[in-house]
Amino acid sequence: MRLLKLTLSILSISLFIACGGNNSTEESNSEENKMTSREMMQQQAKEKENAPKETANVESNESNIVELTIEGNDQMRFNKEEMKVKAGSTVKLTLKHVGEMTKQQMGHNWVLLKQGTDIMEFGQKAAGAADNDYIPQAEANKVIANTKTLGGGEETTITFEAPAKGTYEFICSFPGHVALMKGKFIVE
Ligand SMILES: [Cu+2]
Repeated sequence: MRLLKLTLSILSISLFIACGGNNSTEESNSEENKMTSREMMQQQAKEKENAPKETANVESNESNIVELTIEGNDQMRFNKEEMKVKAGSTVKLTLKHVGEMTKQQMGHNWVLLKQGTDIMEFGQKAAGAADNDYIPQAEANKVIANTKTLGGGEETTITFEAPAKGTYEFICSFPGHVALMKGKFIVE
């Protein structure tokens, strides 16, 4: 009987420890998930598209990471009109809002669009999608990659696979910004 009691109490202690351990791991995981769930969804979508290529290049992708930074300011401008990457690269892009105005006054995002997308039309439709970082649901299939929308002083980083060789356009899809905030994204 005593032995059984002892065994039971040891069991319950170890169960307690095990549960405590699991809980804290889960919490920190869900924090991470929250922060990057959007980016992860995008990446997963991309991975689906490029599935065969991706599987073949899993190892070499690690060494093909190219880091790019682009800034948006309070004058409604990006500091780059052109960005170049090599085909097959994994692009780690950081958008910095170097101004001071709020996200509501002068929000900026960075949106890379598929070839053939009318950027002015996309910009118009985006104006109604404030609740989705100015990415209209109906046009989401035209987006290769996008950041969230930032206010002054903020920055964000996204990671995506460079699309096939060619010239693409990037924009800020905040209402009224596309006319000034746009550029070429060249994959060579
Ligand atoms: Cu903008």
